[in-house]
Amino acid sequence: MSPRIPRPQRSVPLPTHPRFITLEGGEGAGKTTVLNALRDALLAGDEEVVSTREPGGTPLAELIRGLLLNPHADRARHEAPSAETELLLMFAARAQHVRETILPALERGAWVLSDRFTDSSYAYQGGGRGLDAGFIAELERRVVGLQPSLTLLLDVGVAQGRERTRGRDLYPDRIEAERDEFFERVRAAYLSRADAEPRRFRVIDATQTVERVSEEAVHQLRDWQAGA
Ligand code: Z5A
Repeated sequence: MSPRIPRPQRSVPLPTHPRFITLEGGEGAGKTTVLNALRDALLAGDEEVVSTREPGGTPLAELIRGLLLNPHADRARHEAPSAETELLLMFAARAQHVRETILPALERGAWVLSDRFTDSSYAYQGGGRGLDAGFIAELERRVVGLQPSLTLLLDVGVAQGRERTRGRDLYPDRIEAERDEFFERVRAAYLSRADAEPRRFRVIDATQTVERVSEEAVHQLRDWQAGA
C-alpha cells in the first residue's frame, strides 16, 4: 500500500486586528524613531498604546532574543544555530509575545505598535536564509494566527542603512554580522511581500531625513485611519 501523502493546505487569510500596527525594515531604517512618532500620534487621541518589539516583548521572549542575537553565545560552544533553529526560536518568542502581550492589549482596547513581527521572519529567515515560505506560512497560521492591519515598511538601500549603524556597537549582533548579499535578499523579500499585499503594506522611502520619514509615517497612519 502506498503511503498517504498529505494534501497541501490551501492558504487561508489570517484574521487582522484593526488596532495592530507593525513596523518593518532593514538595519538602520529608522524604525525606533518612527515608532516613537506613531506612538505620540496615537496618544494624542488619549488612548492606550502598547509599544513592543520582536524578537522580545515579554521576559521569556527577551531571553530568547538573547539566545538569537548574542554574538558570543554560539561561539562559546562552537555551535551556530541552524537556519531552522533560528526560525523556530523566532516563532517560540513570537508565540509568547502574541499570547502574553499583544492579544491581552488588543482585548482591552489598546493600540499595539510592534517593531517587527512575522514579516521579519519571511524577510530574514525566508529571503535571507532561503527557508521555504510555505513552512513559515504554516508556522504563522498555527502559532500566530493573527496579522497586523497596517504594516509600515521603511525602505532604505543596504549600504545606506548599514552606514547609519556602523560603529554603534562594539560587536555587531549575530544577524548584523551577515554580509551585504544577505541583506539584499532580505530587502527584496520585504518589497515582494509589500507588492503582494498592497492593502496592508505602506512602503516609506527611508532614505530621507529622520524627521521626514517620521512625518511620512504619521501621514500614512492618518490616511489609513481615515480609510479604515
Ligand atoms: N529578526 C529576524 O531575523 N527574524 C525575525 O522574525 C525577527 C527579527 C522578528 C533584531 O534586532 C534582529 O532580529 C534584526 C532582524 C532579526 N537583525 N538585523 N539586522 P534589532 O531589533 O536590534 O535590529 P534592527 O531592527 O535592525 O535595529 P536597528 O538597526 O537599530 O534598526 P532601526 O530600529 O530601524 O533603526 P534606528 O535604531 O531607528 O536607527 C539606527 C541608527 O540610524 C540611529 O543612529 C539613527 O539615528 C540612524 N538613523 C535612523 N534613521 C535615519 C535617517 N533617516 N537618517 C539618518 N540617520 C538615521
